[in-house]
Amino acid sequence: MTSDPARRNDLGAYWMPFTSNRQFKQSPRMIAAAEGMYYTTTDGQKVMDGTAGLWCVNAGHAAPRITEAVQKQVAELDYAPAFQMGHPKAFELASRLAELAPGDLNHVFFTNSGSESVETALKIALAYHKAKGEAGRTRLIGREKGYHGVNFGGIAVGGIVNNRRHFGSLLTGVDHLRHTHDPERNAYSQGEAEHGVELAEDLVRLIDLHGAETIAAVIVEPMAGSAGVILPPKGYLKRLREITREHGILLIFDEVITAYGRLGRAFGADYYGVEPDMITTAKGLTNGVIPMGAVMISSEIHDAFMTGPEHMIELFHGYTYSGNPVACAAALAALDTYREEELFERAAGLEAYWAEAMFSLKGLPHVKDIRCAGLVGAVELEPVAGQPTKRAFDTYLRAWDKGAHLRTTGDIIAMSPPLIIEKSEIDTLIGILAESLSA
Ligand code: PXG
Repeated sequence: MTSDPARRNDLGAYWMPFTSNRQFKQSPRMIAAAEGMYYTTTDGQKVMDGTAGLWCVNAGHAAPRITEAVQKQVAELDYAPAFQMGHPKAFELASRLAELAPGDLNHVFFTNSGSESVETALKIALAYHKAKGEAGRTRLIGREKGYHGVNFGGIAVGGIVNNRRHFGSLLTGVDHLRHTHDPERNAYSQGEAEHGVELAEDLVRLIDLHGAETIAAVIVEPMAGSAGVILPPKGYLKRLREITREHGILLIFDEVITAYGRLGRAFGADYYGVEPDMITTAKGLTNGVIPMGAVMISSEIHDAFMTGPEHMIELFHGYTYSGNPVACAAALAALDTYREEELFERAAGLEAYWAEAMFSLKGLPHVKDIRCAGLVGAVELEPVAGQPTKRAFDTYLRAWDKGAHLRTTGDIIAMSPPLIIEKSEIDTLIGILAESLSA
């Protein structure tokens, strides 16, 4: 029997997620190990991780504190029931997250993924209004091009057509704000885009159309990651906050990508200076090591549930693995690592260097826009006529062969390196991308 898993295994058995399965299996890219900024493939190649896995390995791979904490925890308390039962690390983690979260987001609900964090926040929004005597507020507002995971609530409020079109009628009572992607006016922007604050007034249009008293919540990514790094226009998030507050509508920031230092601050809410009523997170919470998500919830929302007889369950929602002890240990160690290695500050310190490196790609063949925020960057390419996505995917494959892992979405190349990246590694990564674009 060969020791090469690519040969030993029947590749057909595994139906891979969000993957062109047949193409992949003809020429698999298999990872055997990872440390710091690098993967090692099954054939021994070193590949730089330009995307922190799927935007989650913020402290780099195999961060020693996290590895140790997981090993220790699994031997000590592997599992504890999550309903009507607790263990100290779940309470400790919730307190730490409440401290980290902006404003009065003082309560935390644990999930196992970003998709589950989104479902949790949407359900809490509906149940909150009901608890407050406004049961008519059932409508949920998302945004075109939004990505909120793959469960039914998330794809209903989400705005990426391929994630919606195959799955029936989704949730009813959902509407969408217009997206803010405007490369004509906003090309080569950093942090926020210059034009488009008026798009926040689209919420006023939906309020006029449906009636504020029917709307429970608005959910947006402060910076839309999956759709290809779409930056909020200057003043846009602040205006959404004003309108939602004025009309008693909850504002949810989906920070599955932007939380835990990706933008050089703990949360995108801090980076953009706008406080929502709930924040959904996952990914960087455990550095990607153990699946876990967390929803940060305001005291106002939480306290509305804490009425009625004390023996009653206040929220009929939760998961077998909510606050799993091994996940909590990984998350606590990830938060320790972020703090002790000052990784959020590190990301903030690298933001200008990163943007300069990204903008050096301006003028290369087919590049039509470059966008950056924190340690996120995207290059938007002119599609090959009649073959959308091909140009970006071919560029990705060339970069992989040269030793860098990137992400593509449509004809956009996205990068989000671990926050431990060195300046010299930024040069290498951007150099590989430049060669791959020029080829
Ligand atoms: N919300 C947002 C904003 C996300 O970015 C999810 C929810 C769902 O998280 P889970 O853990 O259920 O996958 C996400 C996930 C990419 C990419 O390269 C982005 C995500 C996942 C995988 C790939 O664009 N975002």
